[in-house]
Amino acid sequence: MKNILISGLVGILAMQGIAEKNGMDEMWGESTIKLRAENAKRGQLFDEGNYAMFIHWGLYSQLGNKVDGKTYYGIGEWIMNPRMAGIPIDEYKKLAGTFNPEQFDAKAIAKLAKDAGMKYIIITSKHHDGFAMYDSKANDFNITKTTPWAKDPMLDLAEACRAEGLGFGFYYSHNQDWTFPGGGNGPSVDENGNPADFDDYFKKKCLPQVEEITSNYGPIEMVWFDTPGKMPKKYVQQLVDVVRKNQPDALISGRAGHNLGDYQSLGDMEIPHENVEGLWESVDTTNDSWAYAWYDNNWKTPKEILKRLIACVARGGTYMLNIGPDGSGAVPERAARALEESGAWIQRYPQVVYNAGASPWKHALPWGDVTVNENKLLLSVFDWPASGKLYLPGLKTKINSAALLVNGKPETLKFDVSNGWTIFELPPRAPEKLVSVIEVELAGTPKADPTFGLDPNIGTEILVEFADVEGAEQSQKRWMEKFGEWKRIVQVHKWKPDGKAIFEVDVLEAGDYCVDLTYAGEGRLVWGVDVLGGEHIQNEQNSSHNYQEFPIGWINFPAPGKYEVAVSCLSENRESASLKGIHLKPAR
Ligand code: JFZ
Repeated sequence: MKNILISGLVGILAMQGIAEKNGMDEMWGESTIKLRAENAKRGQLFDEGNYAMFIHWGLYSQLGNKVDGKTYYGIGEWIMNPRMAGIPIDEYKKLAGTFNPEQFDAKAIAKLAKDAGMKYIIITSKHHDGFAMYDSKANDFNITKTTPWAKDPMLDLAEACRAEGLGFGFYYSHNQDWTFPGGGNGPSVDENGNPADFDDYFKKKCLPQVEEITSNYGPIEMVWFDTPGKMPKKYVQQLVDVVRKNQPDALISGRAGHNLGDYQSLGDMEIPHENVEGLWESVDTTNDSWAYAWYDNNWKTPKEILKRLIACVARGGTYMLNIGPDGSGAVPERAARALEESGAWIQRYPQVVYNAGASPWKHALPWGDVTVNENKLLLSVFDWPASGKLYLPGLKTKINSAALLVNGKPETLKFDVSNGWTIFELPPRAPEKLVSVIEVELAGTPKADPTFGLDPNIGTEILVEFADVEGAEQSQKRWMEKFGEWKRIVQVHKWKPDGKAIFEVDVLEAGDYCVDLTYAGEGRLVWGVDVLGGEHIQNEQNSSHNYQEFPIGWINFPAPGKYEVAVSCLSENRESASLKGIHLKPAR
C-alpha cells in the first residue's frame, strides 16, 4: 500500500517503515514482530498491518435475532429497529437486567485476533441502540450500572490487546442513538415529555462519551465512527477535536462524516474490483450478520477469508473482519476455527499481507491475485491449474527469478515468455491446501499492462465496470440481500438500439472461446457479441431478476494479440436488461 499513499503524514510514516526494514535482516518474521502496537506510529498498523478484527457485541447479542420465539433475518444489532423486530425502548432496556456474559474472555479474544494474524481490534463501545458496553459516567444506560455482570469488559480487552502486542480501538455510533432523547432516529421527547433535539443528545451523551472512550483505556489505535447521516459538521468537528486532543496517535474512520476522517471507508462487505488509491478500508463479517444471530451459520471458509483479505491488500486497502460474540460473551466456534486456520496460513506467508502493496494489474487475475512487497510479486494461487502451467499476462518488468514456496522453502520455477505473457511451469499438485504462493523477484519496480488476458486454462470473467460503454448507461446498483446486508454491482442498462459495452482482451492462444453473459432482466433477451473487426454472434436466452450466467455461443479470435469485444442487447425487453459481466472460456 505504501506506493500509493496520498496523505503526506502517512507517507512520511511509510518512509520510516522502509528505513526500519532496510536496517534489519531479511526474515519476514522479524518484520511482523516489529509491527506491534507499542512501536507503531500513527496509522502504521492500518497501513502496513492490513488486517484487523472488528467486534459487534451488545445487548442485542443476547437476542441473537430471536424475539418472543420469532426469528428475524438480518443484521442483529438492528433488532430493536422497526424494520426488524420493532422493540419499544422500555422493553429493550430491560435486556440489561439479564445480561450476564460469564463466558466473555478478553484474553482469549485477543489471542484469537493475534493467531488470526490481525494487528488490532475495534469493538462496539456503543452501537445505535445507545447502550454503552463500558463503564460510562456520562450516561447510566451502560454495562456496569444496569447489568448483573456489572463489569467493564473494555478494560480487560484493552489490556489483553496490549499484552498480545495488538492495537485496540472503539466503534462509536455518534449520530444514531435510538434510546436517548434527541439522538439520531431516537425519541424526540425526554422522560417528562419535553422536546429534545440533537444538540441535547450531543452535549449530554455523545461528546462526554467520546471523551471517556478516548481517555480511560490507554492509547488507542482508532475511533470508528459510523453512519453520520445528516449530522451537521460542527458536531463531527468537535468529536474529531476530542479524539485529536486525547489520542493524537489514533486514526478516525471515514464514516465520521464531512470528510473529517483519516481514510476512506468503503461500503460494508464490499471489496473493490479495481485498485483504489489512498488510504481505505473494507469491513466484512465472518458470516452475514455483524452481531450474533442464532441461525447465521453462513461462515466464510478459511480460504474465502484469505481470498478476501488478499483481494483487499491487492487492491491497495486494509481489511477488517468482524466476529459477533453471543450474549454469554462466547465467540462462535466456527468463526474462531476459520480465523485460526486462515491465520496459520498468514503466519506462513506474512509477506503476502504485511507491508504489502497493490497489484500492478489493478484487478484480480483468473486464478488468484497479486500483492507486491519491495521488488517481489507475490502470486497467491487460489485455483491451482491442472495443466501444469500458470499464465501471467502483461508483466512489463524483467524477472530475475521465480520460486514456488513449498513448506516455507523456495523451489525455483522455470518460466517462458511469449507474446508478453509469462508462463510458469508448475508441479501438478498445489503445495498448499488453502492458497499456494509463488514469489517472483523482479529486476525493477513492478509494472504490468492491466488489459484482461484470456487465461488459456480457465478463461476470464470481466465485469462491466471495466468496459467502455456507448449508447447505454453504466451505473451502480445497490440492494439489501437480507435486512442490512448490502450488495452492490456495476451494471450496464438503459440500452439504446446501438448500445455497446466494449471489453479489451489480450489473447495468447488463438481459437474459439465460449461466451457467457451474466445479466438480469425480464423474459427472453437477444444479445449480440462482436469481436471488433471479426466475428459477430447473437443468441436469445431467458433471464431472471437475479443475476445469472447464460451461454451465448462460441466466438473466434484468429491470432494472438489484443482485441475489443462488444456486447449489445439487440431485442425483446431491452429496458429490463442489466448486464453485469462477460465470461470468455477456451472452447476445448
Ligand atoms: C453500519 C451499521 O448501521 C451496522 O449496524 C454495522 O455496524 C455496520 C458496520 O455499519 O451500517 C452500514 C453503514 C454504511 C454502509 C452500509 C451499512 N454503507 O456505506 O454501505
